[in-house]
Amino acid sequence: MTYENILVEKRGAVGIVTLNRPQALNALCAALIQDLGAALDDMEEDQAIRAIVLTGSEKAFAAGADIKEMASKTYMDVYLSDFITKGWQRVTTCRKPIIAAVAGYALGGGCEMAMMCDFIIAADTAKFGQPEITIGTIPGSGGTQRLTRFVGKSKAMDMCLTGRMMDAAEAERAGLVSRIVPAAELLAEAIKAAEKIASFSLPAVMIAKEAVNRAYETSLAEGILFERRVFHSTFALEDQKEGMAAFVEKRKPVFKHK
Ligand code: CO8
Repeated sequence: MTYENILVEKRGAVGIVTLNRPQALNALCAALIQDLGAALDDMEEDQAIRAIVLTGSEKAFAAGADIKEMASKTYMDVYLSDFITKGWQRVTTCRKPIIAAVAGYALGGGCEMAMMCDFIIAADTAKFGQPEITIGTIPGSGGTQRLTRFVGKSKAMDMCLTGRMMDAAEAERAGLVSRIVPAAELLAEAIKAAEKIASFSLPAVMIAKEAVNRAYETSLAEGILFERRVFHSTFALEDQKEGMAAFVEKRKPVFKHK
């Protein structure tokens, strides 16, 4: 399949999606979101793909939703179309692991999209921000909610009310990103992490992802119960039998992803 606003590559078990609207710093226009959704649909269906990396350019992961596209929309336009929920949610409904590899600007919807991924690896050049307040609006795709869960109220308020940017070091200290790597190594490091994940049992990985995400949706007691139930369910996997047998037999496991 060919896409206008993204580049897609499959490297072994890793799918790589690169946001590619350099003329607009990867601003997330509707056509790009549609391309991204189609690429994720394809990767979810492709049995050979077991982890996904979502990245942008050296200068920008994405500088936000496309302001030029949004500027003239009316309340009825955005309300009746439920702007922009549908396409954007495709990232959060992806059941396979998805890593955001962020260099340069991740602003507004760009920061929100990175936060929709399972974790963020940042280049030392990364800059995160929710500058919507500077253009008379507020974050619309999780910036007031996910960011607050990541970094706490004080910093989330600071980001959303002043519109200032956080550099990679501050983002790591605050818990927004999992690790920082030199910009030149960003994609290689993200692919290495994805390959590591892809080497494990796919169903176990998917179950782990589901369980961690549950922590954001429920009480601790309910989350612990969910974890125990799905932990028990891993004992039905061929891969759990293989993984534990391999440990006991002091050899490397060969996962069948079943
Ligand atoms: N939308 C559309 N075009 C953009 C965007 C954007 N978000 N960001 C940059 N561009 C375009 C510029 O207009 C410019 O195009 P042109 O050459 O045709 O004028 C080109 O990209 C290069 O940008 P700059 O010349 O501005 O580059 P600089 O290096 O000088 O500045 C900045 C880089 C600081 C990143 C600057 O471009 C900027 O401030 N961008 C806007 C950042 C912003 O406000 N983002 C938030 C947007 S609102 C949002 O994301 C709401 C999210 C809601 C999500 C749910 C619904 C969508």
